[in-house]
Amino acid sequence: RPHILSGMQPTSDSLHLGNYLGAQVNWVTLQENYTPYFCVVDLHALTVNPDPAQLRERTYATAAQYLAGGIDPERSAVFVQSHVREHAELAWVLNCITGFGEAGRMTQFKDKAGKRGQENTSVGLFTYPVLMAADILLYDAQAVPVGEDQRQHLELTRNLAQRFNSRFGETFVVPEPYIPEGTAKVMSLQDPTKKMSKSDEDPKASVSMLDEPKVNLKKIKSAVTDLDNNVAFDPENKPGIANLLRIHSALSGESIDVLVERFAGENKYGALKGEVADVVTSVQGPFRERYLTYMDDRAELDRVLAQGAERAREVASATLARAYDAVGLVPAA
Ligand code: AQP
Repeated sequence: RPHILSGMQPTSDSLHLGNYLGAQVNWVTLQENYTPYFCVVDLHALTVNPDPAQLRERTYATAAQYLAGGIDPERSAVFVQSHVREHAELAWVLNCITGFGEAGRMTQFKDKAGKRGQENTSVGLFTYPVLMAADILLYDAQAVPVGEDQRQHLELTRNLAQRFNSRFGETFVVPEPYIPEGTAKVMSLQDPTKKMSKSDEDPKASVSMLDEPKVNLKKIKSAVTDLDNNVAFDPENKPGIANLLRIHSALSGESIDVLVERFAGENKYGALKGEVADVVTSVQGPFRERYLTYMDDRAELDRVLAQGAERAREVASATLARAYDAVGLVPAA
């Protein structure tokens, strides 16, 4: 079975709908035919200087939400990135074949560094995509299920793998992105030209998977749309409505055409929003319950993570040994 790898940062208490639809739903489907490695990328989260106690708690919370969303720890290795040391070690080797300019061209880095200013931007943030390349290459992953926002990082991973292979001999599998149509980019409710993101400071911009029904309804009702008040699927001119239609369709399974027909006519924005809120709530309810069950049994969560890390290490240590050998590092006697 081919391998896949993906991960999310423990940078908030709850995953948002973009994480769920852009990535997690595909993870669950891919479990059927692939050998999956799903990690909570805590080392990546260090790039935003989190509070230590909060990072610890969010790492558990993120793992519990993987399981709540339908990841089966018997079929998938669910683990914490820092439990497998090979991630940081391979990242160093890859750092040494990454161009400074190449890393500087990453748009996510430019956006984040632009917002923070040079003084508050760490070298860790700069090399973040190289650590991500290490995450992927360690597992010989053929496919990487991510949202559209990760496409450029994945392209860097492919370039690094190809460069390494041609310089030092075949070592890494060159991975392909696996980016779903439709929900590859769930947009912010408050600015539908921007992606929904954990780091958004406006709490009304993101739908959290752990939101209570009342909060959820309020957020979706206040989603920014347009003045036209006719429901149509037009991402260019009506990005807010297009986002709501995509969310509804992805969760309910109804096609966008059917939805547009149902909400045809004047003044149906309120009705559409009400239905989107219902559909979202019906997914959040069972998700939250399963999440709470896992969070109440830390010993079980620790067991799952230990088992996942053990399975991950088996593949990761072999790949790292291959890479160390290829570049000429002498093995420890
Ligand atoms: N809006 C989105 N639509 C579709 N997929 C998305 N992903 C993230 N946002 C969307 C996918 O979720 C996975 C985990 O990504 P992450 O942990 O980096 O989450 P984030 O929300 O992007 O986190 P941040 O901290 O808020 O990051 P930035 O600074 O990028 O906004 C990935 O597969 C991602 O594609």
